[in-house]
Amino acid sequence: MEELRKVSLVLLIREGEVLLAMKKRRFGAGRWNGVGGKPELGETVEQSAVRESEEEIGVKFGLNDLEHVASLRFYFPEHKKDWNQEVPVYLVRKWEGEPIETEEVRPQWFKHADIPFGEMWPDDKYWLPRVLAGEKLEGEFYFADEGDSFERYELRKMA
Ligand code: 6U4
Repeated sequence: MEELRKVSLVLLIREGEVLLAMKKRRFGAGRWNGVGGKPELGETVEQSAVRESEEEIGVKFGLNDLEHVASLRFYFPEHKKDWNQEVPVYLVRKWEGEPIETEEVRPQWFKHADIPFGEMWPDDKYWLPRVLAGEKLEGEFYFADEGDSFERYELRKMA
């Protein structure tokens, strides 16, 4: 299978809650999601997780604070295949600074029972509760269109 570009996804967590951010523009706009994004030239995906978290919500932490809990591969139909990506998901339990709103996102804490799955990527309800419950997962989601639904998915424990 072809190499996919890696794009980081970071979820800050605290007792019984997860920090989601409403994406205000570009890819995924209008959806609640973690923070993160594409590595810049010469950067690892872990470094992108740290940098994007500071740029998007103003919090600082180190590479050692990233807990790799999932590797998800997202595939789109042929005409959107430049959206194909591999997303390593990281939990972060310790950081400096209070999450702030920026031009890109508006962050908000959600209790696990109140996570707004209807306003998130459709794959999230399959893997996010399991990751928050302590599982480590990997899998693939095959989207039917521009990401509003998917045709099939596979999810398994991380090797
Ligand atoms: P920049 O870097 O700002 O130019 P932008 O298009 O804003 O790019 P990008 O691609 O950097 O966004 O980040 C996309 C974010 O969405 C990453 O954190 C990964 C995450 N993501 C992508 N597909 C997802 C999906 N199906 N489910 C999910 N997160 C996804 O929960």
